[in-house]
Amino acid sequence: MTETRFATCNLCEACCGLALTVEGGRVTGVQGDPDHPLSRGHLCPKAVALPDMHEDGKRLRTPVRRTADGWEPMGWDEALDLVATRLADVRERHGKDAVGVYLGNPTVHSLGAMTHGTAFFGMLRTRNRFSATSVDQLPHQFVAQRLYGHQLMLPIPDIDRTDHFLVIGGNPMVSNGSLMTVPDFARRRKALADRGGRLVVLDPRRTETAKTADEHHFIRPGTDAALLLAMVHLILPTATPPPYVDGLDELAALVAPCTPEWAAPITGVDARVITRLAEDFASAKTAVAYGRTGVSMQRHGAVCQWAVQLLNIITGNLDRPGGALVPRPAVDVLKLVSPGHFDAWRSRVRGLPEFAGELPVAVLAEEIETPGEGRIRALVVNAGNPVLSTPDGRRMAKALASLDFMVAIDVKLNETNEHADVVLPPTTALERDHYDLVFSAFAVRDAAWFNGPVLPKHPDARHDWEIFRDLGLRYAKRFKPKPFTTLRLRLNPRTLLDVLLRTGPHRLSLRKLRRNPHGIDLGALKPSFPGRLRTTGKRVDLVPDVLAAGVEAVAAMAPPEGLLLIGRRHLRANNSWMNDVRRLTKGRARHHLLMHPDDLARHGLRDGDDVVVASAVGEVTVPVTASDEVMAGVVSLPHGYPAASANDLTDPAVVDAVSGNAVLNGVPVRVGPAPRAVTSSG
Ligand SMILES: Nc1nc2c(c(=O)[nH]1)N[C@H]1C(S)=C(S)[C@@H](COP(=O)(O)OP(=O)(O)OC[C@H]3O[C@@H](n4cnc5c(=O)[nH]c(N)nc54)[C@H](O)[C@@H]3O)O[C@H]1N2
Ligand SMILES: Nc1nc2c(c(=O)[nH]1)N[C@H]1C(S)=C(S)[C@@H](COP(=O)(O)OP(=O)(O)OC[C@H]3O[C@@H](n4cnc5c(=O)[nH]c(N)nc54)[C@H](O)[C@@H]3O)O[C@H]1N2
Ligand code: SF4
Ligand SMILES: [Mo]
Repeated sequence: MTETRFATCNLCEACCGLALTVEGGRVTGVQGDPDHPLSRGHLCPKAVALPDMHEDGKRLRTPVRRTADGWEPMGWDEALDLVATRLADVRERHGKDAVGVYLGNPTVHSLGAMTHGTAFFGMLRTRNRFSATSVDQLPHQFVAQRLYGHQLMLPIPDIDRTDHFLVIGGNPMVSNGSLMTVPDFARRRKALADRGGRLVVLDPRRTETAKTADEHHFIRPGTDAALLLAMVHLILPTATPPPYVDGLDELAALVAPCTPEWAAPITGVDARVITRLAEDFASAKTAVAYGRTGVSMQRHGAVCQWAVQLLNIITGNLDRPGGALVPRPAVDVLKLVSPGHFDAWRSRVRGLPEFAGELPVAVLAEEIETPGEGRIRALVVNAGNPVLSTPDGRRMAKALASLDFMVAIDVKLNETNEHADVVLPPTTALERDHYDLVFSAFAVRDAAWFNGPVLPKHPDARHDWEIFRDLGLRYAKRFKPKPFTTLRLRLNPRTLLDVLLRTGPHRLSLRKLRRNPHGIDLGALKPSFPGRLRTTGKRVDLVPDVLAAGVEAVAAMAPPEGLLLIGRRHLRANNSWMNDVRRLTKGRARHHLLMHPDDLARHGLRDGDDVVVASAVGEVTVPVTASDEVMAGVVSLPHGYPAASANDLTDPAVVDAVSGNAVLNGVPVRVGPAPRAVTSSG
């Protein structure tokens, strides 16, 4: 029997609606759902690989334990008992901070991890919490908390109505958007052109997005803060901010020295170009500035994200159609998540401040390595691969190997969890309920979608929420949790979701969503400020102290010298974990260094050579490709490839001084010829 089942792709933030053909218990066809309110039929090649991952022979089907002779399968009860006992033992002996937690990116893409993972991890009461946030979007959350009073109050570009879209350090043609759930960016980009709008891109690489832009300018990695502050400086005299903002004069004084003539030699962007960028942005009927990972994972990430907000605010584009607006999803996730706090405690070794209960992952390795009270001796990793995704991965691997105990919850073994003592495998996306608690709060339209499982789970498999429930209930016998925690653990995520939907701003219910398997459109984004601001007096202070201090560091910036490394994403790859899916990796290898032809010549290298890329912390060997897509002085290497991991080059000692986010772009490197391989036989 052939059936069509509707699902949501959970691989990236675009949340595409899928129509899956199911035959004899297998998914035999993957298509975009034309009736999905956001994706309208769009899908990318990665979705076609979802069933491959489901059927992947390397997928773990039972818990496994590492032994001297390799991995050994275990029963669930035995594995869960062992993990709960070991974690409780470490806490008993060394204190609660001795157990660390790292949450990887797919955590947020799983309903069960969001409802039950948060409950379980809360029970550990550790201050050593880490996640992919601090190798990604921490500056966005930091700035949102400072300006709008909540870490998730993120104004989202109203791409479907804007007249002018300024993209700085994002490549939505490939990434399909981030902190902007925007499936089918290409079609929306075309609609922008059709209504006479403009797309302007600032990026050290002429990216797939830049190639479709009306205007692209190369900018030296890590220097965007200078350009953005110069734009703020230029626009301020004619600013038209909303009435609920304070601090315009203070801001004007702060950015007075940030002239385009000052920014030009630092950024490599001509002063006249900067001036025109500002004029065009300010004079557009509506406009929206958007900065993504290129301007978050860098030295001045928080100042960049702040300046992006400032541009929208002072041109009157915050909270208005065609500008940037805060979505109103069916579940008000802002009510579920703490507004966030800053510097309530600091990391033990380096003294970096926490944000919203998390420490920057750049300190994780040193917190494991450095002896003394509060040292991390056990680690729980959910859906993550910090060995490939966080700075100085080699050092991270060594640190993990030295732990007393490590458990990973993951569908497969990876470069990180190969150091675990136990790996607990959850079901995959196709076997479980799906609701995007978080990404529906970042979408370019308000909408709600829910899907039940497409395939039945194996009787012996566990959903991640069941794993967290069973770990939590065991752990509760040793350490009494806060009231209601065990009750929460016992609830099915569906029950919880239903309550949240019913009490949410659109008064939906699970039943209603189930009756609408394509999802429900809740309309275009709507203005909601100052009413929804979470700040005191519902006012926005334009110049929070910590960011003013960040401007001083930007002011001290000198033009960068030497080669700077940036990353690169590919449509057929997803962070560190889909590089072994055959359907996606066929064809020419894409893991190579891009280098400008002039730089190649200057280094006496040729296209196709193997080169050694070296940084302050390590080196990798990769083939180099000549490309004038990257600006001179910049080299680009994608992350997530174990053979030559970009994060063997990134340096945990260097973080965004304001937010603590890792600096993964603009890393100083040297490039030279690789020693010729010695061949053993002719
Ligand atoms: N140099 C450099 N480094 C970067 C970046 C960069 O651009 N450049 N990007 C950064 C960014 S934006 C991010 S988000 C991070 C990502 O970094 P991480 O979150 O640390 O790692 P991922 O590569 O996403 O690995 C995800 C893991 O989750 C597993 N997994 C998949 N689905 C599930 C599931 O349903 N449940 C469970 N339990 N596990 C699952 C996969 O098998 C895989 O092992 O990397 C960051 N690192
Ligand atoms: N196909 C695919 N899609 C993905 C992912 C994936 O791995 N593959 N990962 C998902 C995840 S976890 C995330 S967070 C998002 C990320 O979404 P995006 O941020 O849109 O993704 P990137 O392609 O990394 O875009 C970053 C851009 O910044 C540029 N850049 C680097 N350094 C600088 C700089 O200093 N200044 C400026 N102005 N630009 C700079 C890079 O050249 C690159 O074009 O993508 C998501 N979608
Ligand atoms: S863009 Fe691709 S990977 Fe992202 S949700 Fe859509 S189909 Fe999945
Ligand atoms: Mo990310």
